Amino acid sequence: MAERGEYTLNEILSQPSTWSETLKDFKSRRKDIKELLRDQQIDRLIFAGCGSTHYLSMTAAALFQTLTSVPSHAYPASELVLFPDMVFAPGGRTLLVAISRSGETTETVEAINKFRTLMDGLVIGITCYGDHSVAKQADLSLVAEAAHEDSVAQTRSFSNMAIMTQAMAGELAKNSQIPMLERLPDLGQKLINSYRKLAQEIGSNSEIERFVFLGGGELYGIACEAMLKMKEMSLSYSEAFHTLEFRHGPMSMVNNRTLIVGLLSDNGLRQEVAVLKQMQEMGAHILAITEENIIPDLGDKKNVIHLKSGMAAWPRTILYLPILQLIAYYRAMSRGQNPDRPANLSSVVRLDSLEC
Ligand code: F1P
Repeated sequence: MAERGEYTLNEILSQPSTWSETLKDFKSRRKDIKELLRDQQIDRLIFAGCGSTHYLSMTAAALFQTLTSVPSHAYPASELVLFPDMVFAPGGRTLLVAISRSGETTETVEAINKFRTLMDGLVIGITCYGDHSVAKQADLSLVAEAAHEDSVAQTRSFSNMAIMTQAMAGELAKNSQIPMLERLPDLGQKLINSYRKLAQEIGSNSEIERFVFLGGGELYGIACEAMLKMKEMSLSYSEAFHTLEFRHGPMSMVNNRTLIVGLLSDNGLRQEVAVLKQMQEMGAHILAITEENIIPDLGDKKNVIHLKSGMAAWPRTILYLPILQLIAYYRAMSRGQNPDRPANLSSVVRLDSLEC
């Protein structure tokens, strides 16, 4: 019998080594990907998933469009089934990327069926199980075998599937990102070693009651995932916003029991730091996660996590995740909860058909 939280902690801490495995697996599939995409005209990309994999779809769509310039959009899988006219544009060739850890979530499986019915395009599945429905229904599936999880809350499955979407974006752009992505395991391990203790301090701080995660561009999907981890693992009040959007109403909720976590970008750094400083003046606790190149003045050095990746924003996207996952884990553990088995949740949501 596993100890309380044992699965979740192991799955968070093992991410760097699983990232190496996943990139090796991806490299073994490059020929198949090139073959599938050869001579394929792709006018738009649609990414679809549920829960964590919806947030991963948001991150993936932002990363793909930034690198490939192909219009890319993310939707909850249910929207493809229930509102196809809003999602599918006539004309041109659409590629659907269906993302699902389990590969069995009913909405995602049915989204693929709906796409097949209405559109003439390819389906790529990104999943952790190559013998489950999503992989079987796809024209090509990328499987993160190394990222299997026993915990209900997605952690390493999310980051490994994210790495595969980034590697795939490189193939589509004919600009391989693999050499850059292969630096992530070492950088991720260094970050965990450097900041695990701070994550435990923050997660165990009982003064904090509310969590707000702010991020822009491809980091908004990561901010949403951090929000969901905090909810799933510790049943805490948490929200996510595009950084500057926070001023437009939601900041009314800020008090001295609120932690505002800013996932700082390069493009928006100055504006994003201004939001954090404004919230700090309003009495909020703050935490900035930023690339080392520009060190924002946010008071106590414990308010800033430096990624020190030496990478551009695009390839370093998943480096924000491990510490955010650890903060949620330690909060759950400090409150006597079991993050391996979040209340009211199962690892796969199976429904009767959405069409009836
Ligand atoms: C999607 C999902 C998870 C969530 C929970 C229920 O699963 O919503 O994101 O954490 O486990 O299922 P999947 O389609 O990615 O397997």
